[in-house]
Amino acid sequence: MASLNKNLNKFFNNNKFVGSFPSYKDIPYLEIKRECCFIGRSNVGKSSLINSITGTKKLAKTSKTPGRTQAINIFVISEKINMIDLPGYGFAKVSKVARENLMTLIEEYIENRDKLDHVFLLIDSKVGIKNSDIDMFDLLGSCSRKFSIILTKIDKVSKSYLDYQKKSILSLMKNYKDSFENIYQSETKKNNGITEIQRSIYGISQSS
Ligand SMILES: Nc1nc2c(ncn2[C@@H]2O[C@H](COP(=O)(O)OP(=O)(O)OP(=O)(O)O)[C@@H](O)[C@H]2O)c(=O)[nH]1
Ligand SMILES: [Mg+2]
Repeated sequence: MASLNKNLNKFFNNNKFVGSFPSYKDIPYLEIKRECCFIGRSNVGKSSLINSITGTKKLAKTSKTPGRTQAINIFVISEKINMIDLPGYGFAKVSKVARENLMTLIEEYIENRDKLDHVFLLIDSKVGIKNSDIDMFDLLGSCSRKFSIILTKIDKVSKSYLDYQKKSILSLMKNYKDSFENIYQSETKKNNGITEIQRSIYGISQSS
């Protein structure tokens, strides 16, 4: 087990920032065949999670204030799989135009990116599911995108509340049977739950 974790950490620690792109159309041709992305409401912990998975503290930029990530940020892992950090949705404190632009960026990427294999949709375990998340589930379902959910910041809730959140999400997922694959949980300070997520991404990177 320990050696497996070590190998996984090594795989993810071999990472490189490819670039930051304002639209999926601006992404240059990349040799890497596999790709997964991280989406979720603003401030849910997408960028922090990428840093935990890769064991690289400042790979993705994080912030206490929502709206930190503003473009499509690409990281390549061991020359095998791209991990994509996307801007958050549902952030009320930016102008309507700015919000719509970010939403268009996310939607166009999800709808058009041919090599996107898997979407990780993050939900803050304390906040739970909001209407903007439901809109995103609907989009993923309508584009037939495979996705998994990650309940983030589990250090902020009790075990019983976390169980309750999981149950209600799994019940909602009956509506997305063809797209929904799995549910994970994470906490980025002590890296709880990170190995399971690494294993899942590693699996995608090795699929033919
Ligand atoms: N308690 C706790 N805080 C976390 C955890 N993960 C992230 N955070 C905090 O949540 C805040 C937002 O984290 P980010 O990773 O920047 O969130 P994001 O989803 O990338 O945000 P945007 O790019 O603005 O959409 C930061 O203050 C993080 O330190 C966690 O597991 N537990
Ligand atoms: Mg971010």
